[in-house]
Amino acid sequence: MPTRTVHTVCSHDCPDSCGVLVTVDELTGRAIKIQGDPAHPVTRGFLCGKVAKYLDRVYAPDRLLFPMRRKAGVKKAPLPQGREAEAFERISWDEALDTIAARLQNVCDTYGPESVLPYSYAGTIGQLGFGSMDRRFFYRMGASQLDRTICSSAGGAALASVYGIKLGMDTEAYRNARLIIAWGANVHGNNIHLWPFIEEARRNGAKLIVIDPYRTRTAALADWHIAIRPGTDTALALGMMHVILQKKLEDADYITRYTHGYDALRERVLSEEYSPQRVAEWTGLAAEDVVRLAREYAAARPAAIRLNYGIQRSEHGGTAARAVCMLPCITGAWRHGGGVQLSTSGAFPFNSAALHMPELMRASPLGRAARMVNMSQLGHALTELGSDGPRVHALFVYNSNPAAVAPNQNAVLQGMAREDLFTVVHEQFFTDTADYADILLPATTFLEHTDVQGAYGHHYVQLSQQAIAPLGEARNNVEVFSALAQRMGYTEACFRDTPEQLIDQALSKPHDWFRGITRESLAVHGHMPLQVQGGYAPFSGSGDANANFGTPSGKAEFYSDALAAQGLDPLPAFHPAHESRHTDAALQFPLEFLPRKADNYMNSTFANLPGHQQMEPHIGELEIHAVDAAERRIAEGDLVEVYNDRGSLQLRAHVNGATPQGVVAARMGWNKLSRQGGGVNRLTSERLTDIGGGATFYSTLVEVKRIGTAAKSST
Ligand SMILES: Nc1nc2c(c(=O)[nH]1)N[C@H]1C(S)=C(S)[C@@H](COP(=O)(O)OP(=O)(O)OC[C@H]3O[C@@H](n4cnc5c(=O)[nH]c(N)nc54)[C@H](O)[C@@H]3O)O[C@H]1N2
Ligand SMILES: Nc1nc2c(c(=O)[nH]1)N[C@H]1C(S)=C(S)[C@@H](COP(=O)(O)OP(=O)(O)OC[C@H]3O[C@@H](n4cnc5c(=O)[nH]c(N)nc54)[C@H](O)[C@@H]3O)O[C@H]1N2
Ligand code: SF4
Ligand SMILES: [Mo]
Repeated sequence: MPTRTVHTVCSHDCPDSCGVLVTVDELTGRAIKIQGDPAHPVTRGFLCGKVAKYLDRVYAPDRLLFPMRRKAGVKKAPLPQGREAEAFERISWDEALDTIAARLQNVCDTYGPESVLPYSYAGTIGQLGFGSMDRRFFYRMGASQLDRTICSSAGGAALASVYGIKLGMDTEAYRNARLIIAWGANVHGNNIHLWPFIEEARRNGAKLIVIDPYRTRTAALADWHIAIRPGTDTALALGMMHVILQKKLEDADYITRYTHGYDALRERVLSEEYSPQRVAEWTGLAAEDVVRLAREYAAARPAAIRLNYGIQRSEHGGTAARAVCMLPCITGAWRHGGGVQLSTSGAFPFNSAALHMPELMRASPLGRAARMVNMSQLGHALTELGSDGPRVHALFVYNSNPAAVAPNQNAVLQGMAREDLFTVVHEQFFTDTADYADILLPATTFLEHTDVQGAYGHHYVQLSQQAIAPLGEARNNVEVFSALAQRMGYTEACFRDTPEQLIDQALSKPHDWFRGITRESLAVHGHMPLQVQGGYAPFSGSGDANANFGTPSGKAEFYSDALAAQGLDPLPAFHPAHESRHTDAALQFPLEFLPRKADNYMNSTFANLPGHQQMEPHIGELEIHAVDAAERRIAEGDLVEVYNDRGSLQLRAHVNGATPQGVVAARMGWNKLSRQGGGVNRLTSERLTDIGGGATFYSTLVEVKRIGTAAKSST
């Protein structure tokens, strides 16, 4: 059987961005094998369990394969899985595009273009698929701009406030560390390709510490699991600084040369407020453990922190990420080859201005920058906007499943159910969001289109080549928005750019780090390393590495004038979240809720595939501590209601010791596959983070009650 092998890149929203090889049967054009590219230095030839089964997704019988229109009648959702198509009728692409163009034009003419809201996130993180032709299209229209805050904006703003740029330790350097702290980072579940480097370091004597309220697979495998209370990391980080400075374990030379605002920080952290005893009260740790952690961290060389996005999904998550990011500047860990990695995405100088072309907003009927709508407040945008700006009359969703992933789900669904809202969804499957579509468009998977991709967990640029023809009539994001632009009469040449031209534009920034990296060279090599300044130790202080600080002071900033100018505290300080055990809100809803990602899904992606469901048996469970369960007369397997004043859901109690007392957890999937259609985000709020306007999924209080026993309700 003649075959060919094509280099692609996993485009899921994962730090690893694996190099992927797809084997295609030349005769049938069908992909017959998917494997990791052994030549990739970080992802090294293996794929996670989710994507090892990717051909099940590509060739799933429930893939959307042609455009559809909702049949007349009321919007009813959720639609029963497997029978969604009954609510729709097949139409041609021409009819779909003509209908969408006419409806959007009508909305623009009647209510103004800002009443159109695009909604997208990271269904694909390829440069073209994530944001290129789509941005041009909505800018040219004058549609509302979407502030893409749902994942990482608090942490991103935090990192930028300290270092001025989203750079971090190199993934490969973790193999040399003597101490690794995975801080709010579920490495084993969400960032598996870092794990072999951690293992290598441990074989050489390194210690792994995990700071996470939940006993993840990563925590279970650690030398020390610190089950901190949710939302109290700032107290711990500042408490560590307190101990380090008191015991004179800091690197005074690094601090003098490369940091700004040390005296002010010192004064704050040495106050009684951050003594080990006080920190212990907030975090739930023992005071001696705070001291021990600080001493071990300061003594280890190199000490490496893998900070992931877990801690910044809390109300004061921006400050927490700031405080943790400052630690390696106190100990000078950067110059020993250590440091912190939150994201490496800032190392990729893709020319997003060329891809997005925000100047097109000036050519729109608005003639100015359109208003911003925060995606973490979609419920508000769909149900409340109108008093403080044009009401949203058209919603265009792609690369995302907001009906499942956006906070305050009841408000989101109420908004999506509006009969006067025209909704377009471009999707691979009948997701919870697709159920609300007026027009549904079929999307390609990463095997079916070409793209170029960076990473947020390593430093390699990769070309993702199209391996197979699109299934059915599926089209990629670039094609859809290019075709729609023609229909809308947007005559600018940029709307006819091909994927190849867009890739060239993405790589066009004359930036040193892309030296020698072109579409042609990527086609030969598949992946190429960035030429990052100072090797891969961006803040080590050696050579010209100091130039990497992108802050106004040109140093790492403990004290941020930029935050002060926004009326925020220029120094980190601990404050408990509104929804936490430390406030009055806990009188009514005493349990802290972690609405978590599933280890074997990707946010809500894969939730509908039987093979993935088998790997994820804990979906539909409420993990609860034995004491909390006993207080509520809840036994293993009982049916429970989890509720607060935003909503409720029904889950099976699982008393498994994964959460500390006072904390309960459940996992995200598709709403329609849950009992009574309830996803975890029914309980989360639209409150935003202190910095960066991010979502606060992990600052949620709930109460739980038993509504059925294991025996009676087990069906
Ligand atoms: N298998 C799998 N992999 C994924 C994803 C997925 O859904 N499934 N999602 C992808 C996406 S979109 C992203 S952004 C990345 C994110 O990857 P991570 O940053 O690892 O994200 P989370 O799983 O949200 O949070 C990490 C850990 O933080 C813990 N945590 C929650 N609150 C706190 C707190 O207050 N303090 C501390 N110290 N820890 C806390 C959680 O219990 C969790 O185990 O993963 C990506 N990879
Ligand atoms: N409770 C709770 N809520 C959360 C989180 C949490 O940890 N807990 N995590 C948050 C985070 S970190 C994130 S990043 C968000 C993620 O939220 P989303 O970005 O909405 O992620 P997914 O659920 O993976 O949905 C992505 C959708 O894009 C589609 N898609 C994939 N590729 C393409 C393409 O090329 N074109 C088009 N048109 N569609 C495509 C997929 O089929 C999939 O349905 O969820 C957030 N919500
Ligand atoms: S989801 Fe992450 S770990 Fe899995 S194949 Fe994709 S990039 Fe690799
Ligand atoms: Mo994310």
